[in-house]
Amino acid sequence: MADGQQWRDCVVTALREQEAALLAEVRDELGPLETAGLAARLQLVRPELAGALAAVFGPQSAALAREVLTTAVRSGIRRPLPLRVRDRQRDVDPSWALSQQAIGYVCYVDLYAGTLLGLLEELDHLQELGVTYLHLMPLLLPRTGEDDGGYAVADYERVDPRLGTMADLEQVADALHARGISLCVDLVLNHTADEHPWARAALTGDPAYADRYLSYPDREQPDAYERRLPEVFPDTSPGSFTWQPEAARWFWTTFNSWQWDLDHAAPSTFAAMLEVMVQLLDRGVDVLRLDAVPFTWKRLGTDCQNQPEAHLLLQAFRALVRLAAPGALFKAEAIVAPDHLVQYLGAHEVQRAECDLAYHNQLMVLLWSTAATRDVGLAVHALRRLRRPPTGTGWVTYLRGHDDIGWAVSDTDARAVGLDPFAHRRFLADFYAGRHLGSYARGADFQRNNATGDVRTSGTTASLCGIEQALDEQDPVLLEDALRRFVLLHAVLYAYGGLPLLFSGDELGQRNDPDWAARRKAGRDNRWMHRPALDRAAAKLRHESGTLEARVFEALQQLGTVRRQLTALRGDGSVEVLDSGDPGVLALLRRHPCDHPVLVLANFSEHPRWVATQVLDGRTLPVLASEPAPVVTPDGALLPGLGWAWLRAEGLER
Ligand code: OTU
Repeated sequence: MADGQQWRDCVVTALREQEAALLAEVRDELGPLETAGLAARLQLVRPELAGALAAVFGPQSAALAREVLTTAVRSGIRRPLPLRVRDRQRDVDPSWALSQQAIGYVCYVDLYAGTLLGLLEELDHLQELGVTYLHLMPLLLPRTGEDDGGYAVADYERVDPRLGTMADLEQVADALHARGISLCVDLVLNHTADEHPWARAALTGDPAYADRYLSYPDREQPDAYERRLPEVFPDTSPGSFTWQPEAARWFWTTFNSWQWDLDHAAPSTFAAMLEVMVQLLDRGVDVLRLDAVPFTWKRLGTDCQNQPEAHLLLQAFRALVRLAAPGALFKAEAIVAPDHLVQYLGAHEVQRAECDLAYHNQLMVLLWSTAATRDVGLAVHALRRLRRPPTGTGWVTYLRGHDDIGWAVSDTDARAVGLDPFAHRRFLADFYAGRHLGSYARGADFQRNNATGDVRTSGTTASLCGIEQALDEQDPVLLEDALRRFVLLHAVLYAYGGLPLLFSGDELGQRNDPDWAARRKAGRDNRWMHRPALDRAAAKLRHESGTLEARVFEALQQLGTVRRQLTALRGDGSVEVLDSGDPGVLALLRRHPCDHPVLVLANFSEHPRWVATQVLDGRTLPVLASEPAPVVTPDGALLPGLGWAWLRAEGLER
């Protein structure tokens, strides 16, 4: 990495000068109170901004610092008043997303409600679930044809006209805010669509845009990079470079051939991306989900993921967004190995403000692994080894999202518990594709990589849990197990620590969409099987007791209701993975200084299991929530098959 030290002082000087000029410019408009606040913020972010920009942009950093500081400060004072009021509220409670009251929901606008304005009519459903955080999947104008579910953006300033307009998005944000729901949208910053005007301009050799993308005249550099680059979509989009005859150059395309990686070493890319962020935040977006952040920086001889500069870029954006939209949060989408994960929350050798939230893909993978093996050993080992998020940051926890499940079990963790890493990952893919004898799952392989043997998995929560199989076979015993497993997984999800995200359709136990291949622009991408349109008929059944939909929906409502009352379950409390004494039972102790601890027990086996008295401190701990109810005595607790319980562990000493 470039040692920015020699540039850092120049950047600090440039920032100080620019700050003084900007403060003088805005003082009258802002008044003394707001000016003092801004001055304090400027001082607070200056060291990190200077350090990050200097290290990434070296000799170009001082000029860039002046430019982006100006953008951020001027946007900050132009920010709509209601959003500035919101910023103030967030100042009072900056960790709102980690509250035990926070529950998230993720959906595609069209699949959930048709359009943005249609969404306004469907908010009661979310409120019944206790949702306080809504992630709307990509909604900006995508390229024509296949668009990777909107992750190929052709215009950051326009909403996909099929969904509505920017004005509609603002209206949705207002309506959500009025109901106490925050809005999260995607910011795809690693790449644009080939149809984006920047890409078009770069193709024609426009010097103002030529440096925004990474392109090469021949195969020399691409070949050199590809020696270490893993393929993200080996099946449908092999290789990481695409020949563009118009420019007679190879363009860097990590994902699909029509998603062109931006060159984040170019100051103009950074400045342009900051503008994009601020514009979205000024529409009323509260959280930006930063897509594919591990990929933004390339370094020859590496896998071009998780590079130090990728983190520094996030830190610089963070500092600037603190000025432009102080209440906004960053959520990192970094689906990486456990050793790389917590760095996206700013946990480096020294702590840095980076992202506020990050996907806990380890927990997700480990829960599915445990559900398949009925043995908590791997999860216990891997979760204990994971570093805790820095103060003020936390996880988003989830079982399923719109993507496949990549079986990110680290070699070290697998070996530590006596598993062969490759064989275990292969087992999981086989199990969840329903190939394994005795498997209850109905998933499918995603992007089998014949070179590495790597296989990922598609499928909805209900289908992976066994609900689909049990319904097909009309087997009430299997169905009961599948439903218990479904609720058990959510009981851990809601209690583990973090903001739990429900993926649309899961609240009704929706199975894989058998007609996914016929869906608009799905191509061969079978991730569409687990992105079903919300089944409105099923949604009606959620109020008819005795139906599967009601069982699932009520269980999630109940989990939310109890969770909201337990400060110990806050996302910024601690989680300790205990030894339950039984290989089938996961035991977690959740603590927060403002509440009594909560003990979480989850029996992943289909058979009753006994949790010995030591775990319960030799006492009859009160049950806060459970399904089915355990028998708790001073000698221990008997958990039914696939049963779970949250217990109040007042005074539990460990
Ligand atoms: C993300 O996923 C999105 O979630 C996907 O839906 C997109 O296709 C993709 O980016 C491109 O925009 O590799 O298999 O570590 O795992 O960014 C999905 C992060 C992906 C990557 C993740 C990526």
